[in-house]
Amino acid sequence: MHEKWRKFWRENNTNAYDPKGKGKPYYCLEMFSYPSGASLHMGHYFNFAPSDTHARFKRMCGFNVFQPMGFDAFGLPAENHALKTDTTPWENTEKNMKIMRRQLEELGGMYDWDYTLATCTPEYYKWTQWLFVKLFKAGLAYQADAPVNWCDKCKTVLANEQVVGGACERCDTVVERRNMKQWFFKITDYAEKLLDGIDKLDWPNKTKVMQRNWIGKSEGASIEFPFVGEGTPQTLQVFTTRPDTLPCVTFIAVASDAQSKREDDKNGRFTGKYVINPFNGEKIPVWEADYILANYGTGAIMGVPKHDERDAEFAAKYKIPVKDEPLLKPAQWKKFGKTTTNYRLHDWSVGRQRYWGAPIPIIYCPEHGAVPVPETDLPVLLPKLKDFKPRGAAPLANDPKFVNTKCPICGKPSKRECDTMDTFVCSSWYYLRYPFAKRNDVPFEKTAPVVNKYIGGAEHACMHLLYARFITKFLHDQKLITFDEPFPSLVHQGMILAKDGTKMSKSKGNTVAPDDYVNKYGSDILRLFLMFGFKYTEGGPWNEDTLKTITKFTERVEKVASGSFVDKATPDLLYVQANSIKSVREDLENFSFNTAVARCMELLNAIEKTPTKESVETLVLLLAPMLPHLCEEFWEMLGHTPSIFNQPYPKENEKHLTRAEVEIAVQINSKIVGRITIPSDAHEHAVTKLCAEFLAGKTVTKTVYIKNRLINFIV
Ligand code: ANZ
Repeated sequence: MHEKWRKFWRENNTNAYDPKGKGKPYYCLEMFSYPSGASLHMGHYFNFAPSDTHARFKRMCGFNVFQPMGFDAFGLPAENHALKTDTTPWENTEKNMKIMRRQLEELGGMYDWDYTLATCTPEYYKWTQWLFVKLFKAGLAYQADAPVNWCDKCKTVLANEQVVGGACERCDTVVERRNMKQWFFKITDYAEKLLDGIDKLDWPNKTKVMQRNWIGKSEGASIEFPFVGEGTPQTLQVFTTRPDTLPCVTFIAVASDAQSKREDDKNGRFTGKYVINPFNGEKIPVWEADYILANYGTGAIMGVPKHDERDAEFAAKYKIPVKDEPLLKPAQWKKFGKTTTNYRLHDWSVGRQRYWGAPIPIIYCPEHGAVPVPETDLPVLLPKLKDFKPRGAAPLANDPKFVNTKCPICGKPSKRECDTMDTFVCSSWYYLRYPFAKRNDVPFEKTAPVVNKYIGGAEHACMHLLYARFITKFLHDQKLITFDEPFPSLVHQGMILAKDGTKMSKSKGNTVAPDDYVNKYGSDILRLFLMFGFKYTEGGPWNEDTLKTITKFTERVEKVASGSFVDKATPDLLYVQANSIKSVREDLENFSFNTAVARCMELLNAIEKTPTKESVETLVLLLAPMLPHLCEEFWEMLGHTPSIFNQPYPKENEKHLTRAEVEIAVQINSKIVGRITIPSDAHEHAVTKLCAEFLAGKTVTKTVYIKNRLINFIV
């Protein structure tokens, strides 16, 4: 039955997107997946199936919905997997994308596959390279000899965002600091804009806070301390947020080289040098300390054990004195210090000494230096290398055919850059590409739409979501697009955990595979089960308790859809129906799928008592975005022509939102003596009148009326 409807959708182009179609545009986007593992896992299903329900709902509400799907297909995981299994990343990726696409179709996703993309194809990475060149020409892509994070297991440089607790986020190897000539994107130029923009975003608050902290704006002062002796004009500059503590400085600490350690032990050594405190002329010893970060501020601090806890610990350990003096007013310290703003954010290191990525489109000419590849020569194709093992240098350097080229300016023999781009560059702009995925002449146009709703995991808070915002702001400044925030509204789905509450992982053998459920129950049941069994934004441990309830529920819907009907709806049914419609609409708008399903269950209960054709149709229409295959079938059973997705979503009849009449309890001295039916908007005195028979011969001293529930007479 599922296959029947997928075939119908394919043959009738039901899911086709028409950019000029009727209705207000609604771009609903789920973060695309990495085809590194062989297939979609339950987490993908949990991301994609409920958000597809949201997209289908919006479509039935009259929006012109665009919900594309593609693959984030370059990157380390695919390459590492190929190395481990002695295969190639291009073959694996191709194979995995086929499997995933099959699964995404089975899930019933309303995707128009004519608009798909895979970042590893030349048609796509041509434009990733184009973006690099644009940044280069704007002075925002540059090369520098800088301390970088080196993962010796992955044999590559990592961005700061990819180092978690001092270790590689992929393989958990402790990262070393190395000085290397590297490509960077100057994201720090956008630090202030990135910070400003956060306030107006409709994002989970936690994610906004994380981004704000990651950017880490800090206002303070830089103060110069001249070195003692030799008559050198040299000074040592520190960054401090407490310039007022200048009189209490007892040492200076600079970052030490032995800094690759994960733990902060407050180890240090005296350098033998001294500087002068510009405020009071005191001679201050200069230490090296491992709690000083080399790449924050100036990499040097003024030690104030009296007012700073870290400094106090260090001073205690090395017996450095503590000074307690009156603090300075701004007018006083401003003579010695310059107010400065520091950001924790660093430039984005984008070069990778690995194979499976978009080649950086730069040519080194002995005369002209680093020259960008002209746009007309893009893409710089990634050759299919036999040997792409990482050895510390870029694998592409082993391919003379790739390396040797001519300078685009003078034609002299030159060499290509052999590093490839971080995959986060590919994903920083992909949302712009989808609407133009069929076009090979442009990456996108100025008409590119903003994403109305973006859905994906919270783990991307400081990486993908920050990079995409940066690139969007850049392209906006280049006047290539009309908006400066890519994802004004964002939803994070929760995580589906293993039964024991830990993360599902193949190595622990505690994963549950969606395919098993799709094969056994059909994908609609899995969809509805995921929506009902977990709160979308929270997820939780795997628990199949409600799987039976869901199966039973769909069977009951089928039964009413194929049964006989009564002619007239009871007031009760009309009331439940109107309220269900209202709530389900709100819930599907707000990603509250579990409550939407519960409301449909309530409606079914009411329908089963007195099923009218209209009420059954309403239920089927309400459920259609959640159970796309089954509801097409039910819709047909009800005598309609498919597709149900061309129908408008039910709208509640406001008249029925309140009950015309309600039954209330009558109490005398707080004991129930009977029940009466009253108009639902009746006032207390009218209700009292209706109770005459209960009050015969009694004197009422007090009346308590709880609207539409009970009336209590104290006699
Ligand atoms: C003296 C002082 C006295 C400080 C005091 C704090 C409290 P933010 O920007 O908020 O993170 N600092 C500066 N550069 C550093 C580095 N590279 N590594 C480690 N610590 C560094 O904090 C800035 C404060 O952190 C600076 O102000 C400096 O210590 C320290 F009562 O200077 B303070």
